[in-house]
Amino acid sequence: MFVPEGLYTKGCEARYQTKRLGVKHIMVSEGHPRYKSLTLRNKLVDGYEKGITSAHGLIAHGRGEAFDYLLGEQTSENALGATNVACAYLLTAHHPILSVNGNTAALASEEIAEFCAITDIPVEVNLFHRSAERVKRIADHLRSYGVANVLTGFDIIKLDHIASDRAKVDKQGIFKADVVFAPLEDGDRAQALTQLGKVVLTVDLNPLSRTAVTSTVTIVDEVTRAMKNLSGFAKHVEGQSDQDGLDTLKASFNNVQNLKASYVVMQERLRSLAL
Ligand code: PTJ
Repeated sequence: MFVPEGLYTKGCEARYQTKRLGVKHIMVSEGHPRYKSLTLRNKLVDGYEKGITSAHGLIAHGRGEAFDYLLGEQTSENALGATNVACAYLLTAHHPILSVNGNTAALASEEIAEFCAITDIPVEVNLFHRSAERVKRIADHLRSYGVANVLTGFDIIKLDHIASDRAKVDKQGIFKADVVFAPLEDGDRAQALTQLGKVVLTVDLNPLSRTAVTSTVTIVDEVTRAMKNLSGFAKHVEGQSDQDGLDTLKASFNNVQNLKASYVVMQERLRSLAL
């Protein structure tokens, strides 16, 4: 790998394997134009090495990155609006739950811990590539960041119409929940949960995905940015007992319009670059 001299003096550490499978450490400067993106990649590689993220999760991240380029790697006004609506659903739910997978845990444990501390909402580890060992590692990782209430599938039940192990849910968590926040979800489960009458909130950089299309609220944004914004809104309304205001926010939202608006954000960015 070519490393321009003097550039990588401080910032995040990036590791890469040499030809002989030794590991080299380099520093990526905070001033590097891809600094944020490289930091997220590092978190995923760390997650992979710790048995938190699956190898498939690394590929899924690449797809997300491609869409984030089209968004200009920033939260659109539209995505922020959808985030506030998702938060309104979570704050007014009887049994809300955050469903966390290997990618989300590796990328956003700190942000999840912050949001859970504000709202007291529990987390359930729910995986596409499920194994008892991975579930435990992810739960321990979340706890190490201060997430207090993590369900790991102690009391499991299988949901119908889901081919993958994502069907395995905790009776006290996703099964009982009326509102499920499930970032980086797969289409089958988003659809199945919606059919069970649950409100499904997702974060997906790809507004064309089946998850994006079948969820109740789709936040078309990068998951760490979205989690920070969720906490921001939760803090903003904390202590207010304005249930009506939150209900009005939910009622004003239409996910089809929301997705169309995110296509426009991407289209306009490409158009401006093409001028
Ligand atoms: O940890 P597991 O076993 O549960 O597996 C997790 C993955 C993500 C591998 C699994 O759920 C999967 O295969 O997901 P998909 O079907 O690839 O969908 C993931 C979606 O998330 C894609 O539409 C990506 O564009 C999007 N995405 C990827 N990275 C991010 C993202 N969206 C928001 N923020 C990201 N950082």
